Amino acid sequence: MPLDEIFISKAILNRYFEKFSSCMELDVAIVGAGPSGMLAAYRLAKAGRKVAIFERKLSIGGGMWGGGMLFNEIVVQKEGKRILDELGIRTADYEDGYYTADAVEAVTTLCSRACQAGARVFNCITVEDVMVRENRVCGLVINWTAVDMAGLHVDPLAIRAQYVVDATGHATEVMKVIERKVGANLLTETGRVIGEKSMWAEVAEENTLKNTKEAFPGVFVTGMAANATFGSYRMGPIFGGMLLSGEKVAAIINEKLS
Ligand code: 48H
Repeated sequence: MPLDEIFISKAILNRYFEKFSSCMELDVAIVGAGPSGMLAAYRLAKAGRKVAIFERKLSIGGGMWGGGMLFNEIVVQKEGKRILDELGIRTADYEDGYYTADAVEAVTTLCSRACQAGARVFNCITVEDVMVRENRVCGLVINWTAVDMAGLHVDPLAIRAQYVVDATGHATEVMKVIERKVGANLLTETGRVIGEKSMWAEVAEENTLKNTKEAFPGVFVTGMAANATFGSYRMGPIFGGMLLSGEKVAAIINEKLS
């Protein structure tokens, strides 16, 4: 059969809409395809949960591609290496319990594993709002990033989810929208997004795990968003805490869904 441009176009449209409409009701909706969000998606999909990630950018990977200051290597500790080993991401032993990995290999493999486990990734979609019923978040409000960038007045669509994960990194966008629009207290000491502190890797890595928890009924925070929400330090380009946080949030939500 000769190649037919319209046939190709219809194949894309039909397959995309099949995929998209199958994700209108999810067990878990994850906002942000950085390392913590992708690891959470991988674990939840492996556990058989219906999970999708909504990512604002065309590319997945968040802050992991760039390693530190664009030097595209990442550093993990022993616990982080366990996860990279499980995913098949090669690491090199540096010194004193530090390991390095190629940032591009890490991002691409992590995303590939998540997709192959059954997670859906929707790129170029920005989460601009949430749906709340009886003081609990029950879904996301989404729009094309291009609409947002162009400042067009186009109404969004909505996704229902049993749980939402804010994996938006430093920006903490889901929590900030809840703070701004819902008018209810968050589950933080101040009832607000406390905000990120400056760099202290050792404390930050530990706190990332402690802060990986529910921050508003129905919404969990992971990765840098966990530290920004609950007011802890940043850690610079060490990525073990991000992966462990994704692992923890997936385990908590999986347990709740059981
Ligand atoms: C859709 C959105 C929205 C939105 C943002 O920043 P990330 O890589 O997130 P983490 O927490 O998994 O990893 C953090 C890490 O990369 C990092 O920055 C570290 C360790 N910093 C330490 C330091 O000291 O600086 O990814 C978040 C993703 C990005 O891809 C955004 O585009 C996306 O979320 N995103 N997607 N709707 N409203 N907001």
